[in-house]
Amino acid sequence: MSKRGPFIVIEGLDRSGKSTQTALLLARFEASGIPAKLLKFPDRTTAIGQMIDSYLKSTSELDDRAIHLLFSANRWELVSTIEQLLAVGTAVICDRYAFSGIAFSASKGISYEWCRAPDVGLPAPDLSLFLDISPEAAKTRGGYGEERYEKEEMQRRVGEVFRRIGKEIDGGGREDGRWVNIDAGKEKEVVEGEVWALVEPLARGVEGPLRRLW
Ligand code: T5A
Ligand code: NA
Repeated sequence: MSKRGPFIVIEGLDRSGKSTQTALLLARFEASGIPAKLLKFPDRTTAIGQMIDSYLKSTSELDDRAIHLLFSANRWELVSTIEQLLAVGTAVICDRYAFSGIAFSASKGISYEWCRAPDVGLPAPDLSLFLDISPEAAKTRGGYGEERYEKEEMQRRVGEVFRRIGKEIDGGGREDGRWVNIDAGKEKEVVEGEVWALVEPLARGVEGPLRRLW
């Protein structure tokens, strides 16, 4: 049986370097001659994505649960695309995924279980890499502080929820992929090397069916 493409998610705090690292990872795949596609959540190009974009830029207000469901719906509208790509052997790299959804909404005081529910059944990543950086270090990087959630106290709470998710994924002994923390305070090239070392074993495809969250 031929292998399917690997499903790789890069998560992290704001300004931890997710977009930088997902772009570098895509370039690695291309240089290795392996088909790969980069997706980003929120995908601000869809109708739902445009509502999310205006919320994040604070040009519109929405109930905390309503925006949470829109972020989830924005993932569900891409599920068939993800499944089709993986089925033909293309690697899918995601810049944020369901874990961001839980981390940000739970940080506003909504229960963890409620936050997780709408994402149940989404494709589960084969590997999730969490770019960890202190809010202090993130603050020194370009563009920080322009959007709604980019405040130090919020980022600290978000980090705590991400660590809880990581422990559940790694500690549960379940088959829902691997979660690895990476120190994203290091230089870009160093982080890139660590990311590739973890991704390379899966890069040319994985055996077995795509798993589901959670
Ligand atoms: N959200 C998201 C939810 O609430 N629910 C959800 O379900 C989802 C999916 C938007 C917001 O939406 C929330 C979370 C967010 O608050 P976004 O569009 O991903 O999410 O946010 P962005 O603003 O695009 O991305 P970030 O701010 O998180 O930045 P990145 O992608 O982590 O960082 P990046 O690569 O753009 O780098 C930032 C700066 O740092 C430099 C870069 O050159 C750049 O200037 N840099 C480094 N500098 C030094 N050393 C390094 N190693 C560096 N790496 C990058
Ligand atoms: Na980004």
